[in-house]
Amino acid sequence: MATELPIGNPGPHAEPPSKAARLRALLHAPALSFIMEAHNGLSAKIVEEAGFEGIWASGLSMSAALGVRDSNEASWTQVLEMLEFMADATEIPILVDGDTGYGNFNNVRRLVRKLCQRGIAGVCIEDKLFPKTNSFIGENQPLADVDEFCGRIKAGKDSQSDDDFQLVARIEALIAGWGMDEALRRAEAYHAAGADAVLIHSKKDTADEITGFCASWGERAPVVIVPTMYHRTPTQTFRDAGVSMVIWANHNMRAAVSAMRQVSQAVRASESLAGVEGEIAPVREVFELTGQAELAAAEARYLAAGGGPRAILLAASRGAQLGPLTERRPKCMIDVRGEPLLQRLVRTLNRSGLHDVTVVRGYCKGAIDLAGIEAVDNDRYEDTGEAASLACAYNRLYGPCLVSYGDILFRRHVLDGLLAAEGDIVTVVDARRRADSSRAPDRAVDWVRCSRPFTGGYLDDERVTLEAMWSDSAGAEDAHGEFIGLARLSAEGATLVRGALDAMGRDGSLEGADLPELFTRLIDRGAAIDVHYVTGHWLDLDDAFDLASLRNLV
Ligand code: SPV
Ligand code: MG
Repeated sequence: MATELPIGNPGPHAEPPSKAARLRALLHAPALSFIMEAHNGLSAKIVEEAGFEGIWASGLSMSAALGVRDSNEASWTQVLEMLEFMADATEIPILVDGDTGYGNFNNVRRLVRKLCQRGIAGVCIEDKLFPKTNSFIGENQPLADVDEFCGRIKAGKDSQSDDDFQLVARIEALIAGWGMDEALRRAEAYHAAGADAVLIHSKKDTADEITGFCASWGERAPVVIVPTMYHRTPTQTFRDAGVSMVIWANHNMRAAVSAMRQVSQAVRASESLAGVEGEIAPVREVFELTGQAELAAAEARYLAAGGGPRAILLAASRGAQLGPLTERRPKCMIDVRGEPLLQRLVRTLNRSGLHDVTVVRGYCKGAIDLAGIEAVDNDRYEDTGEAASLACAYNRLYGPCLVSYGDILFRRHVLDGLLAAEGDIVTVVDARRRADSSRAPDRAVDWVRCSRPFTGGYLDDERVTLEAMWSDSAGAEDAHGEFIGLARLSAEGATLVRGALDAMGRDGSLEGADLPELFTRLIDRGAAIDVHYVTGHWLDLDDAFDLASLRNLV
């Protein structure tokens, strides 16, 4: 038995309606519905994201995406493979363009069985002959014999394993020039053979044939249309004619063709990516679309936790205050007693069990050539800040993470204390720095104000949270300490940070922001940021004074 219509509130314990049931509801509802073309998993997701209630898996578009003609050059099992990706990627129903059914009744039987197995909601088959030709190519295409095509419809309906699976019979009589009477005769026969709906196709540039068909057909069965050629027709005309469903048939594939051509030509001509970067989807949107967050959550749940959190080290800036020392290398690669600073930092991490280390490079990136690290690049390091560098490692910001400036060193117990601290976002704050008068007065300090100052009491383990962080020396007298440039994120904390980066990307504040601005954004978004107080035992490298201190620390 097919699902009762209309689908209302299914009640608290009912199974949600299947995709096929939802397609059936769309086709049979009095309101006009719209489904949009997709041709692979990604475009299917984009259709869903746009809010469409269903997907048209277009034969033309899927063929074009494979670089072949819409003439059954892609085999039906190759189409099935693509459909499986599309169905897995989305929750909304897919109506697949099944062309002629890939042969006779027997091919349709097998096709429908396989489509049901793969969660496809319905198929549209057209009354032409295998191998098909696209309806907009040439004139007077041969049509299938009515009785033979009715056999295909019956065979399809008899083979569905889901009672709600929809079979739409597509009538090509108007396209082939056989006239309205023949179109209506065929519609009647196909409906009688068991088709759930009819698709009346027209290649005229006005909707006259469609409105004429609908006027004669009435409400015998739902009518589906494809207004590719009569695209200027106002949608209200379709509503007034009583059409059930509109298929926007190939517009994502055509949009992709235009966009890909534009980008390829621009990159080829300019030999640079600079002109296109702002015009195309950021890589992190691709990660979002393909569900990177879900994988990270699954990794957090299923992967053995032996590797410790992943570390992301921000090492894109030059450190111009160090003058000639950073002429050919970034400051993180300055030698500190026979070894680059960054190598010492990575070793400290490794010793505490952190082996998955990503370094965001920028200035003189080729100089960062350490073993055992992954590199991602912020090629716009000159115009962007720490938050933008962190965003370059966006796809690593999943699951538990440690975020650190790349130019700091700390004793191992500082790190171990942080790793043991509770909280989704924990920052390390040096409570003693404000009393340190030997520092150059104009050096960059990330000041913090916390829920309470450090006490150092043996029994004092009350939670401390971050209230504000800023890098300007104004207000330094109100600070409870200095952020040392080291923070730990739980998987949830990493999600919060990604959300803040996304928001900053959208409002244009990401590019120039430093980490204090990122933490400020997180606080504004209601995130609780914990503070892990330390008292010294770390150093950063901003100037020659720091370098001298560093060389003494190690
Ligand atoms: C398709 O999208 O493949 C179709 C619709 O069959 S049309 O190309 O308009 O015939
Ligand atoms: Mg087609």
